[in-house]
Amino acid sequence: MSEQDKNVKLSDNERLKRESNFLRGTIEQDLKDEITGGFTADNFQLIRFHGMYQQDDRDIRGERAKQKLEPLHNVMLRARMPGGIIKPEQWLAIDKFADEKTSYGSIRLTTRQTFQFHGVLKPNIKGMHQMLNSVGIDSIATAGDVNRNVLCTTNPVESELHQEAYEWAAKISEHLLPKTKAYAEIWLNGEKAETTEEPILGSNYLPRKFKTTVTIPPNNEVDVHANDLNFVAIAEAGKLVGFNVLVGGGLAMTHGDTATYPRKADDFGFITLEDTLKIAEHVVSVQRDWGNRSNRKNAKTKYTLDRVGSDVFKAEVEARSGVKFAPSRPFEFTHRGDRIGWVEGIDGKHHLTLFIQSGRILDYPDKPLKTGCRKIAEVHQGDMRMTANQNLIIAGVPADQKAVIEEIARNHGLIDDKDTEQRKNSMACVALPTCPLAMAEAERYLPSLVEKTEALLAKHGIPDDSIIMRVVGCPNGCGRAMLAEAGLVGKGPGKYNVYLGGNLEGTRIPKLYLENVGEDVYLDAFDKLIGQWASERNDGECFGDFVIRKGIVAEVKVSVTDFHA
Ligand code: SRM
Ligand code: SF4
Repeated sequence: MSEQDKNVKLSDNERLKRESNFLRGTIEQDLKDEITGGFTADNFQLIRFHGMYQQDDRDIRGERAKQKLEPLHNVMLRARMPGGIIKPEQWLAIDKFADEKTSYGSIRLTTRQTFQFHGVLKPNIKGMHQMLNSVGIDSIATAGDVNRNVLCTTNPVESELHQEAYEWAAKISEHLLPKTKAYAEIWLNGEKAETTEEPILGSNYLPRKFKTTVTIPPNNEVDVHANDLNFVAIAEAGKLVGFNVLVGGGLAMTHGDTATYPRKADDFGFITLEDTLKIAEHVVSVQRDWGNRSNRKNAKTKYTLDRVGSDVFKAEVEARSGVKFAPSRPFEFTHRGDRIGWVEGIDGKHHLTLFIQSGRILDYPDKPLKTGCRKIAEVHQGDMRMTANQNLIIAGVPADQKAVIEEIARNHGLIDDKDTEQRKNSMACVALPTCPLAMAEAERYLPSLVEKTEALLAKHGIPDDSIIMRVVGCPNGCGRAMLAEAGLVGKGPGKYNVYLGGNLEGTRIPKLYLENVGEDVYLDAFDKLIGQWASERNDGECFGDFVIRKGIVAEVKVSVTDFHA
């Protein structure tokens, strides 16, 4: 059944993983090489398994080439933070490092509840890992063909349930981590220890990246349908009793390749808590053995399910784990946005969600966000939580600390009463200048797109309404545009494909509406559509539901047949 068994030509990534001596490669030698700022040959890929990507600033690439200089190589680091929880003392350490040792000086919150540093030069890489280790953070397996950072619904309103769900996220993350000691050896000067096997991931690791969540309905902040494996919390009388398991979501595609598509996850059924790790392990092991290792564009779990059949995949997970899925328990998602502002948890503690546009924490001239976060971390005694919408929660604030925290947040632009619902419901991926795969702007373009959309909503008399709008610089879809009500997907400089028809709950994939168009064309289209929506919608009907009901785009029910039809 496995692709290897079929005598097909494996992708080169399979060779490099096999030859890497359990992810060590020759990274240590490369680190000593002062001639280039980059990593060579296989090491370029292998550092990803240690949570880093080699990048360069694309804004200055051309200029450096003219001067016959190599691109200014640096790395982006992505930390492993299951459930996005970070302690104030950890925050202070990463804040300092971002200031002193990164070229951009920012902390970038991601769509998967962690942070990235951009622009770390080679001489600072080892020190960075040692600094992170000293405060209990690592970056193992946040990239590469492994199980990535495990997400968990962030807002601790239902505190008890959240704590249990978070503990499962942390346990799943640990259970599925690579067992190789390569990370400690290379970055932390750990003792050399021979690795002889990777019992869960296999010596060739997974065919492709793998993404897992633990989710507490009705909040679908983590966007389960973007993930390979989801544990949807089922509670009775406020106590977690088990999970419904959803398998095979994923959003990436390649322009012009109809064999690639975004796909929702399938509901395999209910399991009790004691079976959680067994199921996690065996969904991974089936994908490890059955995933496509010759074509990386068709390697993710979503394609394995469509190739072998969801029932066949599920039966194999049952056979390997010895666990039979029970019928799914009822659950419902109602929303995905973060509740910006204060909420009180059932334990009487207060939680403040700060809206951070595109997750970029930096001191802007009019909004010193980074200083504000640092000042909060200096006085805060609870923890801080990074949300899957790139926002930050100051969690566990006692009533008598609320005023102090709020004052710092307001004074540093972290609370801005002028932020509209449209702004809070818009998201962008990083894209230019750091992402090597970006075809168009995303994060840098978002503020102006939001302003123009706000103007259209106001023009049609609905300034307080909003559309879940997401912009991504390429069809990999890191800002989850393929679950937006209106998603812009970069095609070339200033050009986007426009997809419409996602819903508020995040349970519908949008469909192509305009192809390869510039701002004048899609703003004109939005003007007409928002006008129609304002005057012809049913009570409470969101934009995505409206465009489907009106037949403006067809509904994507089954991706493999409907998405490109
Ligand atoms: Fe992503 C690659 C940024 C979430 C699908 N993603 C990249 C890289 C590393 C580019 C590269 O390979 O060199 C981007 C780095 C940009 C930069 O300069 O920082 C990048 N992805 C991001 C982040 C930072 C976007 C953000 O604005 O927050 C998110 C980091 C998540 C994390 O902390 O782990 C991020 N990426 C996602 C998501 C959304 C999600 O998981 O919820 C997706 C779509 C869901 C999915 O996987 O289907 C996503 N990223 C991709 C893909 C396409 C994978 C595929 O299935 O084909 C790539 C390219 C690849 O892997 O070949 C990619
Ligand atoms: Fe880069 Fe594309 Fe991901 Fe945006 S969607 S961060 S452009 S890979």
